[in-house]
Amino acid sequence: MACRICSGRLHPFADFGRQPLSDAFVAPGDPGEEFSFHLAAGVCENCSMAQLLEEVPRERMFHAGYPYLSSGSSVMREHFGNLAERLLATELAGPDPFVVELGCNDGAMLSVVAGAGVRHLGVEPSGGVADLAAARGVRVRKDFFEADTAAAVLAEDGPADVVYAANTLCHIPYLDSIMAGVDALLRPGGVFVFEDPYLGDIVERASFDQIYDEHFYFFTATSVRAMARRHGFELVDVERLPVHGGEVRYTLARRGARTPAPAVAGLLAAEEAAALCDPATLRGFAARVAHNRDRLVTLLGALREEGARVYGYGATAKSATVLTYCGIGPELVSLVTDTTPAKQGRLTPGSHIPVRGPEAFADPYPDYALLLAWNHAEEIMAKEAGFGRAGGTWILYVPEVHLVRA
Ligand code: DWN
Ligand code: SAH
Ligand code: ZN
Repeated sequence: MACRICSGRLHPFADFGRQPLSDAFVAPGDPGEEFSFHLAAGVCENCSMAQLLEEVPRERMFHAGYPYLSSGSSVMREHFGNLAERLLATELAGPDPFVVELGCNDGAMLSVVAGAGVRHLGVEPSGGVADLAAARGVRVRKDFFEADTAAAVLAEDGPADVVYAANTLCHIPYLDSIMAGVDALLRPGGVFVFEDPYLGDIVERASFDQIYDEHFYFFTATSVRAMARRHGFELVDVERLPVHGGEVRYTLARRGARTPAPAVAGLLAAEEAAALCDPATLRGFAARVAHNRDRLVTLLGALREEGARVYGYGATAKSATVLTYCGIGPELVSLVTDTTPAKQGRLTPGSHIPVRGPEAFADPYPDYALLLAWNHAEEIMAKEAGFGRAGGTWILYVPEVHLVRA
């Protein structure tokens, strides 16, 4: 097995067996056979990049029916609004600025830029969510971003001051083409800013459900710096973010164009001290994950024996890994509630648990709720205070299996 970035040797560290596509919700009665693939991760001994061992063809994941909506969380709407305001006040403050977002989804970030009247373009291959962005006044190109797309955008719109991507770069195995595209598209002094789940947080919290088909890379400052340098870029800033269970926002600029912020050296040193990219560290993480799986399966089995009713909360992409790896089906978790229209009325991929709208949660409340959207715990627990008042108990499995009585 060879690294997708540098062809170096990969050391496997986690194996979740065969898995369905995380966002391929099944129509009830659909006789079609579900696509599956082998979900396992490894780390490169040369460039330190953690990555999946098998790549799912992109058209299978990102298409007109892609269900995820970025604006489904008020915390995320605020997060992207704040980032847009910050970019407008800094990188986009010059004359006639231009920003390109990769994977703009339903326009959570770019709708704010559009509202400010600033030139922008979202590049989004998933047609349904791209249409939602367009309906909010966002200029969208329905396409996968790669080197050819960048050339076409440059010819039409000229160079960009900022290229931005949230929870998208880690979805793209072909980073060489992306970096060539960014290099072609960015103005000499421009920046490439992207934010993705941070391997340091995944290891610390044993949040193994961040590993699924769409998440191909698990970035660190160490691996991002090495990747950037291959393409003439330098890592000039890093910022830790609390969203989605812990992320890092990376800023790349062309080598020599900007002085790296002190935070870069700080995070690199912390990663080295923790031996974060060391296969032994990552295998230790996998051992903790297996232990947590056993605890979760035991707990849900005991609750079934008691006759307790357990629902899942949030039909997340992440939950495909949890449900499949733990062998959790409708006999343990009888339904999952979710606000996303395209998921409701369907079954969870692989595990085939019915997905219902949020109104099903209180009708009547279950005894226990498995918080599959644990990364939105604060927002959801505040919204569902009635569940606690009704005597309900939350089940969390990050960083370890525990109960929260609201
Ligand atoms: O990286 C990715 C992230 C950004 O989004 C994509 N590959 C796919 C997706 O991953 P996810 O599905 O694990 O993301 P979330 O944000 O954890 O999904 C939350 C789910 O929970 C959504 O389906 C919406 C739902 N939800 C809900 O039913 N009630 C969310 C909130 C906040 C709520 O109150
Ligand atoms: N940025 C949003 C959406 C993340 S989901 C957020 O943070 O909430 C990942 C998105 O990346 C999907 O909308 C998917 O269609 C898009 N995507 C996948 N491959 C892409 C590519 N090559 N270029 C641009 N977008 C891509
Ligand atoms: Zn490598």
